[in-house]
Amino acid sequence: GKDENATSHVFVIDPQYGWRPAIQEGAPKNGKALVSIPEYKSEDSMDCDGGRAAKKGEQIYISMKDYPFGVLPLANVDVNGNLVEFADMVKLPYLHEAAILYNLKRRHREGKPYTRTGDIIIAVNPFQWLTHLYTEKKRSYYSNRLVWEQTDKDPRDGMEPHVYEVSALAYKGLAFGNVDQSILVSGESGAGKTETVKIAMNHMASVQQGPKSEADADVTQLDPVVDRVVQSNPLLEAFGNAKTLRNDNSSRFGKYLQLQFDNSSAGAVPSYTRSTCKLVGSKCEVYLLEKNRVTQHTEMERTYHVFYQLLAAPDKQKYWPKLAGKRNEDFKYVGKSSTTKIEDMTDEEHYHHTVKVLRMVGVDDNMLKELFVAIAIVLQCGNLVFGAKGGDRDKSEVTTRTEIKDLAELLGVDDAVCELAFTERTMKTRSETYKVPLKTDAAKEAADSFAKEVYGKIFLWVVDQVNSATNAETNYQGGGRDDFGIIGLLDIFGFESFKVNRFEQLCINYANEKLQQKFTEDVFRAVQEEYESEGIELAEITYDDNTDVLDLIEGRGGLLAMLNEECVRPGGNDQDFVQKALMANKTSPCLIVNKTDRMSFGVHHYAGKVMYDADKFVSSNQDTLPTDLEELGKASTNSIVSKTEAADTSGKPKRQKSNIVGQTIWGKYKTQLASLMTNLRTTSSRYIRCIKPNMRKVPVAMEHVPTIEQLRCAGVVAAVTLARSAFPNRLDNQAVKFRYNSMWDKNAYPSKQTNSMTKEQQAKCIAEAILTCALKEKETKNKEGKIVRQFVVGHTKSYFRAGALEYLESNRSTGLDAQATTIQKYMRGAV
Ligand code: AOV
Ligand code: MG
Repeated sequence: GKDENATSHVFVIDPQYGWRPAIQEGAPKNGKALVSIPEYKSEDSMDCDGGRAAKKGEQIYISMKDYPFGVLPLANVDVNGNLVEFADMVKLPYLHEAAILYNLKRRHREGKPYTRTGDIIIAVNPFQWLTHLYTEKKRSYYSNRLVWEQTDKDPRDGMEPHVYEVSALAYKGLAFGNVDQSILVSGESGAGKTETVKIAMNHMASVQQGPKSEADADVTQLDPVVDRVVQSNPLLEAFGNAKTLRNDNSSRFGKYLQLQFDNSSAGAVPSYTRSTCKLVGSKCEVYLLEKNRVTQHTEMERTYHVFYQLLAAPDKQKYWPKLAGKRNEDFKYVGKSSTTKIEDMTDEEHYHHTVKVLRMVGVDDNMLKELFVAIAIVLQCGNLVFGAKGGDRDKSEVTTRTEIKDLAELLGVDDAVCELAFTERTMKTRSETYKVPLKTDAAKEAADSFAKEVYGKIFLWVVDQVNSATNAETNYQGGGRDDFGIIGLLDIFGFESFKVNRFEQLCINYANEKLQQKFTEDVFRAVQEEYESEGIELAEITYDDNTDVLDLIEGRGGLLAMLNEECVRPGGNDQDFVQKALMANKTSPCLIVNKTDRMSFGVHHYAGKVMYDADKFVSSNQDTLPTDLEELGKASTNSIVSKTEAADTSGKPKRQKSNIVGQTIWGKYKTQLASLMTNLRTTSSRYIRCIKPNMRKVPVAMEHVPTIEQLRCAGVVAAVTLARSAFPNRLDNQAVKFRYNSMWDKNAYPSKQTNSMTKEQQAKCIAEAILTCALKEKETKNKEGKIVRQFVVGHTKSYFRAGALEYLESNRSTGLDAQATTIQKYMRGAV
């Protein structure tokens, strides 16, 4: 029977803290539960700390209707009421958002940034270097245990989760399974994606050297290729990263780095004593560099690191004598920078490092000069000031004469030619070609677009240099083969939702939708495998995918198609785009109409609703430079600036000029993403979800609300729930018997067990009978009037629908202590 006095540790919804711990006093009555809410000084101290011994706060009645399934989520606590922590969240007996949050919080506070949920690693940014986690000893520990030791059971049992576990398993999958691998790292800005990728890469460089003894664990000798591969990351950061409000070293581009392994002896007897699978090179593909940052950034932010590095260089005048004595504030695109150090190094130190790595990837003195001159050209474009020409407002000229002369000198063109390229536009009709003068604003815009274009070329040029120095397809002679085993590392911008969201956010969120789709597929596949091994029918599992959103974005007549149409239509504009897109997609469940603003529309993304401001969508999507500026670039004596076809890092055939839609930014991006996805689908993927625990970038602290938000966006909650799809909670069949025996009416629901059965089979029968009895009242009917079972019993475990286990809990005879006892036994793997 029910015990009116049973108490349980639970979580309650709190507007400020998302979830807070509380103690439920007795079973709920009339949809209300009596709960006492302990007092806490701060969010940091908010934890389950000693249960009933903790200072009791006020007792209030809580309406259960705010809670999914009409029950309060139970906390995973021990007999003392302390939160129990799980390195693998799949093992959490009570699984829900609050349990995930508090589990991560507790581990984060204890200096354990990594938590596993099945095969996914959640990495909470520690914002302090926990150096003991990243030693060569640690690296070989993970490689020895996970790669080189032979074992039948899951070798991760009893191991602390780590990025190294992901890299080791990926390496093993390639070396011994001969299947290409990928590691997909995601998370919001500043969550730690780029650092995580570097950590994983350093590990790959180490694991490929083969098993190591304790004694030589601290000796690492990287061969030159591996060194180049490892160093290529910081080099790309100099050109593609910048200080933002969220992250001092924010990547402003997406990156897919493919590590190439010579795996030619795979298929031969796998050798656990030596490494046959060697890292021999890498190939990097980049996505959507944020070019706007070249010409403008907010006061608290910076433009790309390399500009500051050049200006801090003691020998900068060797690239261009006029750079001598020039400071940041002498260039408008750079301006004042209050930052003296990025990642603990001054701009000057970074400069030396950048140059060192540039040389390492084969850039000689001559090309180094070309590169820095190209950068100076970009800087110089920002210093051009335009004024009305001879008082005529329809025409413009450069009023800063020395600046245009300097720019012309750097470009190696005549200064009159240079000026005309910015102040006039050549128009072509079928029969004639003529020039129209530009007003000052348009001329300024032309100078900015030129600068952005040049910087885009610089960036791709650097990527090309890195690729040609590291790509094994061209550099590697060994092994006698030209295709390599691949481990791909994806470091891509996380989901973004700002106050004002623009074209760039839609592109970024689109990429995240694509990745989410794959993530869901993969997680679902894993669930499928688990249920199959438990002998459970799959028919009952359904999950929400994001096909609807993807249809809205990339489908026929979707947002992308409408925007591309508007971009090729003469007179195409942002407002018409919005109106046409709304019309064409009015049946989409994911489109949000903004009745008060014709320039705005919204999308229901998997991670939440985002409103977009269509201002500049059409122009942002266009990728064609006016011919005058294209010609100016071509005329330059600087070989990086004069490159006509933007360096193609994908190695695919050059785009066709006739296909205008294929030439829009988004059109190209879609193609790039599609090829990335195709590529990823041939690999076995592993996921690392990075979480930024607080916005202050400080150690230890975890702010609940933003963390919960990220867990939702990263699909962590969904994934864990999906991982336990339909049946999020689980208990060993033995535990079911132990715990709910008292709710079992043996006469009405006899068990079908027989003596000839194994213990396991008997437990299964008993669990089946108990649960059928105990959950009888909880049964619901679906739309078709069919009874929805609240549980299924597998070979070893029982699986419960959300709410069912909580229902059992609040209706069984004993309270808190039994809750804790079960968990304790659960932890010991006993029961
Ligand atoms: P991001 O790549 O996810 O942001 P980063 O990898 O650049 O984020 O990490 C941001 C900062 O967090 C780093 O500069 C470090 O100071 C710190 N950090 C990250 N990971 C660790 C770690 N494992 N240990 C210690 N500190 C860490 V962006 O590129 O902005 O989306 O566009
Ligand atoms: Mg980054």
